[in-house]
Amino acid sequence: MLSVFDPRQLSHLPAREMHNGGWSDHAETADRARIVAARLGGLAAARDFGMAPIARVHGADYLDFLRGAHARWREAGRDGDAIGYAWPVVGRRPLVLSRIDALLGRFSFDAVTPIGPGTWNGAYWSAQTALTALAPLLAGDARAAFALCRPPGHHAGADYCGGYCYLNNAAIAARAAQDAGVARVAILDVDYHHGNGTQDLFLEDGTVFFASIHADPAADYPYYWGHADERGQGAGEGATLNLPLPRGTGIDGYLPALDRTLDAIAGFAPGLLLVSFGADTFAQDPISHFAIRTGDYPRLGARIAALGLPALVVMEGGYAVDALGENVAAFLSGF
Ligand code: OKP
Ligand code: ZN
Repeated sequence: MLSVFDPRQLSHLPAREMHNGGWSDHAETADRARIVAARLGGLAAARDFGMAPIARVHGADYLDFLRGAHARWREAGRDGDAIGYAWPVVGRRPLVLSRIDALLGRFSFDAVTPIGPGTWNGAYWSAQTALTALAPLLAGDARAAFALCRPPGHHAGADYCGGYCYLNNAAIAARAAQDAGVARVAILDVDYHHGNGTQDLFLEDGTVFFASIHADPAADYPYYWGHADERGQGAGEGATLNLPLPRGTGIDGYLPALDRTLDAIAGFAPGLLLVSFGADTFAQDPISHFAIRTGDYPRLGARIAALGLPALVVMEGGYAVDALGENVAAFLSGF
């Protein structure tokens, strides 16, 4: 399978995240991508599609913030990564903000998503990796491709970062596909965590179907999205499908949910499938609580591939670094 990876993604080097009331070493390391790239081998580098496809998904004010946040942090006299600590509650009136601390609150939703000197470059090339892997599918030269994106994207919305995500790689690819003439796109999110950014971006859009299987947000991050009654709004009513599952879910509990999402996607009849793939459903993942085994991943990949749609697999999470190469290779082998 054509796979794309760009070493410029490695310039994003988050040091720490706020977790359980204190700082921990950041889970989303550059080694995650290195180990997958080494296991797969033969990856193509990203081409540069520029800012236009990114600006189709993210607002200009957010992109300005993301590009300049670390410099502003330094100007305020701080070292290390920029990170927020004060957030406007939902419904707070729009304000003209200039202090970096206020901007971090305005354009993020958590304290696990630091912005360092290399964050913009890494996120930019992560998005370009998705666009590069998409290109042969749009040209009809391939039926499946893999984008080794990092940092991941599915928690990032039009005007916010969060959940280790800055630019929503899958959403950027979905809009680029539509701009190239694919009218209807389905996004299947099989990361352990709900893809709240992707959901928000297409919540009122009936042309992009978003289906997600994830840990019940009553117990797990991102808490405020991903409940079963979130089904889309307005023109997007019914084009969002959330299947939260309890902690401890293994392959036997997972497959019926997967089949439900695949039936719904088949009924939507998209011209392209994007798969937001996280290997953090793995039993030994250090921050997650499902019980999928390495030997289960080929079955998951094969079931999804059996839809028969042109498919772009976009990397999201997966933090059991020692097993990550094997788990990604196992999932892709199913295709
Ligand atoms: C990003 B993706 C544990 C805290 C976990 C943040 C999870 C972000 C997951 N260090 N909270 O969906 O894999
Ligand atoms: Zn995840």
